[in-house]
Amino acid sequence: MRIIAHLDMDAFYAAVEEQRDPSLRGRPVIIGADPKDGKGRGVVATCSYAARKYGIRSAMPITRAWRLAEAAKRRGEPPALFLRGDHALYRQVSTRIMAILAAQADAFEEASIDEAYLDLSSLPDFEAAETRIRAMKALIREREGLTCSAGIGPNKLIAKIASDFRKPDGLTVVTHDQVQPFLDPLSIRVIPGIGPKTGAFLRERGIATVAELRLVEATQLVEWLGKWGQDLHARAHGISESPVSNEWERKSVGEQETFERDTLDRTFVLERARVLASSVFERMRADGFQGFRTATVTVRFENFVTLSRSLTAGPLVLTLEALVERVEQLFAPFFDERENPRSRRIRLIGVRVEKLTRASEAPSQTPNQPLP
Ligand code: TTP
Ligand code: MG
Repeated sequence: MRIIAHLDMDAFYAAVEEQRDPSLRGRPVIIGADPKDGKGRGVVATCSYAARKYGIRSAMPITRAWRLAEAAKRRGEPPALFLRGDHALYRQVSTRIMAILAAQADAFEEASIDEAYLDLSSLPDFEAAETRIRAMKALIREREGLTCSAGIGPNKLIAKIASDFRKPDGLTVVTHDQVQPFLDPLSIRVIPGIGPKTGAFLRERGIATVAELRLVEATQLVEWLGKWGQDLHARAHGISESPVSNEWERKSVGEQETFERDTLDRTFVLERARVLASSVFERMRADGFQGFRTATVTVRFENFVTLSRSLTAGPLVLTLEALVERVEQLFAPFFDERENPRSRRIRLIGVRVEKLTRASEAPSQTPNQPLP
């Protein structure tokens, strides 16, 4: 019997900013794009819990966050603070926290900048695991001044859902016999892999809770959702065999193309990028992989300067559609001042996927929402 824990830092970027500048504590802090008095572009990376009270959320357009903050101000609530963020700092803090966690587990898996899985199966029971996790939470608070939320369960799926159950500074333990009663009343959206689209699809069919999902036959789910329906059926029953491991396949699948003529024709370049993405995706599947976590694009300009940009998703990326979306997002800055201030023409582009996962492994990540 396994004992698995999942830890996720609370409002991570915002909490690091509050730690650096204590005068921010308890204030509505938003990390993300420059709101430019409501005319900004880009999105919210994260925000403090005080800002969440205004309805502000990760991945929301920064203009919307700005309007919500303005509305709060008009109601007489504290003004929000918009910060650009300091990734190098968040990365440093993350590295220190991961070191604390890794030292305390039989196996350790860094799932994103602010979350990790720990295998604690060598401990005698769930109670001992709870004591261990409490000690880790205390150590992180003591050393970094930060809180996190944790979940303990018989597998990664349950640990992940449990860590999100009580936030911030929560700890939820779900033993074997509690799995079903714990899951049943929850919304299907807590299941990693059920994003807004699948969620809406299932709700239209009268399936809103995990209990309702559990009653649907696997064959029905496969008919609706394809192969992933099988996986979903297992998850609705709280089953997940995926091991805690940092050993991602080193393999990556990538392709590139040099154009006949250097060009800055966005429509053309993005069309070629989509063709590359679909070929890469097909090869990845042909090699027996189900999905990936990291997408990378490369651009070589006419002067041979070559740049690569990557996006690592919290959730496993399982569809070509999602790959294309990421690829387009990654290429976009090369058509404007962000990555191409001199409007140089493009000579070559490349698309690559990394951190591949075999079909046999149940993906263990969060719902398919836009992520960092
Ligand atoms: P999360 O753990 O999803 O969010 P959080 O830690 O800010 O808040 P919570 O208390 O709900 O866990 O993500 C970790 C960090 O990743 C977050 O602080 C900022 C970054 N991030 C983005 O940049 N964009 C996103 O869309 C999301 C969801 C997170
Ligand atoms: Mg977090």
